[in-house]
Amino acid sequence: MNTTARYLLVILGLVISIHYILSFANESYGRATAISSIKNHIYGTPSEDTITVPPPLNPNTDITTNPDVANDPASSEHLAVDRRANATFVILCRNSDIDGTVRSIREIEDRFNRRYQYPYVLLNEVLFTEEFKKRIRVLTSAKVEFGLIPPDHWYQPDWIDEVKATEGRDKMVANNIIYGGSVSYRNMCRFNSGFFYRHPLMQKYRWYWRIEPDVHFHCDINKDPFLFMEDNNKTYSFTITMYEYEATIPTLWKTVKEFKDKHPEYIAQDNALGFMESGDKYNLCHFWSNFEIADMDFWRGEAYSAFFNFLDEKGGFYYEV
Ligand SMILES: Nc1nc2c(ncn2[C@@H]2O[C@H](COP(=O)(O)OP(=O)(O)OP(=O)(O)O)[C@@H](O)[C@H]2O)c(=O)[nH]1
Ligand SMILES: [Mg+2]
Repeated sequence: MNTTARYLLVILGLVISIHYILSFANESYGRATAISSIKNHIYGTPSEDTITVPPPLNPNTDITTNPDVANDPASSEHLAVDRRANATFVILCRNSDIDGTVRSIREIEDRFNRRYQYPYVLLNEVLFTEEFKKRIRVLTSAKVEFGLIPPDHWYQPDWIDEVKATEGRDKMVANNIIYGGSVSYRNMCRFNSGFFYRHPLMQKYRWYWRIEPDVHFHCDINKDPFLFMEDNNKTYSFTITMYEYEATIPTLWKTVKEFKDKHPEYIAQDNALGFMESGDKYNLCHFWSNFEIADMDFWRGEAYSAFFNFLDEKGGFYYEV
């Protein structure tokens, strides 16, 4: 090979490498240079009208694919698996979280869900914008539903003493406590503790896998964790536990103990109190719920419902963080 040909080969190699690096590193470049995008440029983009989207079932619901078909085992012939759990991903997010949500869904699709096609439920206390829904729908061929959270599942209840709540927040702000002044953070904590599994869109599912905007899945997941949990009689799974900031939950353990003493019938024989209690003091170990897979039958059951109602009635979701 002569020198010019060698230079040409090196330059070609460089151009291809830069193209691939940019495709992965820069979302808009990747989209703009995708073959399908170039094809659309030449032949024209299919208009919205050519995409069949069934009408929403009710104003709070917006489904991208036919739920009957998606849930029908006979329709799962195209799947790489022959068995799936009755499960969904759930993502609580704001319209402003769109970029991080896109990144999370793209990663979980690549690493796991392109083979399993588990559906997604996205929840928000305000309506998702059309732009948001459009950008999410193109990421997966699995069913995607967008739900509006009922106001009484989200906002601070009327019976909370606002003077006491404000005092608590102000004190936490003064002490530089994380999320100390945020009411929306408290709404989110209460919703994730006692309401997401009651949302109408979640009712048909038993298992969920919580995903947040901007989380990462670094490895391929070649086994179905939902089925693992179902087959091995597991209820809750997590990836990390951390020490809680004590200042954010000054009365939590006292309240937990009160519940425990009042309701021994709800305390399992082989319970995990030893994991959380040192003597009768809370050792501050807590699961990070940013990632969790769990059985909603447990949250919906009598014992947890009684526990959540007990915590809620004490008002700690608003008087603490
Ligand atoms: N719709 C909506 N979603 C929210 C709101 N606040 C938080 N979220 C979502 O709730 C989840 C948890 O919120 P984060 O801010 O990550 O709270 P966190 O996990 O305790 O905090 P980090 O440790 O900082 O991640 C994420 O999926 C957020 O997108 C809100 O006001 N509205
Ligand atoms: Mg988080």
